[in-house]
Amino acid sequence: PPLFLPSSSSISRVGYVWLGVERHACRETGRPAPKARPTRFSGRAGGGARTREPPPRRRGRSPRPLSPPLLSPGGAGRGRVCGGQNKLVFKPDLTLEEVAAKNPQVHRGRYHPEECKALQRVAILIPHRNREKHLLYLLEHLHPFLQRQQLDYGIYIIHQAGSKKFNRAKLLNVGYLEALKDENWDCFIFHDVDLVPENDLNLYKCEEQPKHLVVGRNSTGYRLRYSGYFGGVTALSREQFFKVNGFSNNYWGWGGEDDDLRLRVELQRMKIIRPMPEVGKYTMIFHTRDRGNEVNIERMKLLHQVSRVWRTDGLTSCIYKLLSVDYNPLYTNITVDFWSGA
Ligand SMILES: [Mn+2]
Repeated sequence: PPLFLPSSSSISRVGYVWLGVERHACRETGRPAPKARPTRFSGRAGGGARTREPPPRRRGRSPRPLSPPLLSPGGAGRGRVCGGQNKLVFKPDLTLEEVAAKNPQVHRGRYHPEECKALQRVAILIPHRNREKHLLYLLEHLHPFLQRQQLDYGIYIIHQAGSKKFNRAKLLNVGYLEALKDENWDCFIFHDVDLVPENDLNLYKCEEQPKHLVVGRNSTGYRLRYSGYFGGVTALSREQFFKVNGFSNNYWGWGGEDDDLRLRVELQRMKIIRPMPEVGKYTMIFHTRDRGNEVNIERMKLLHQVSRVWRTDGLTSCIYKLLSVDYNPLYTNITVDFWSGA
């Protein structure tokens, strides 16, 4: 069972670990802390030392006041202050143009904060096929969410051409390999198209261990599906993902590929960490099973082979034909074909 560490983000050696709430969600300024001047004595014998710190210098635009009302009821999600829980609204007649107009600072799916330097460059990878409406809602919510977290980020949609069986994991491998041609991203968020984060404190950045961000979703009463669940939305650093040789390329159809990745992570003796339950909340946009994404009945067999095959099945064996890379205002679209050979 997961270990509950309410106020610590340190990583335990045992089992799954919950991250504490990081209270400086919006303060990742990356600015050097003001240098403390050498200690001066006040002159009084035995009076002890007094440290005088220079007033913080303000250069350019000053950062937002650093005590945002964290977890304030109903206050989050509005404006640019990073808050807590958001109330999500899905407008039926929303258009991509509207979303683009609301995000004038996003170009080619990329954004970086002006007021500070982010600590990591984060690529969001979203496998996609025939889910235009889900994608629209996700983009609508994700862009402002990531900007409130003051992240330097880029969104990539990886689209599988054709109508043969869907391969989420292989699409994510492609996303990793192709995104690295653009930029040496530090961190990758592997993101389902139909999951929308509800809480601003669920930070889309990487930690010292692989992170699973979906503790609960509305459709499961916000409970973890099972203790080893590692699907939906995960965050692995460039090195962590490289170390496990990425995902397996052999999961066609629905299911199993996320458990496979968990096994790879565990084989490398890494520990999966999660945000606290009230932070790791998602709304799943309802859908029925897609055609071309039928349940993969091979998945149990594949899962038994992970320790034998992970070295030869993964990033090192990911063969695909790149059909196009399109730069849209809100995302980069990568279309790949898995069937016509590379
Ligand atoms: Mn789904």
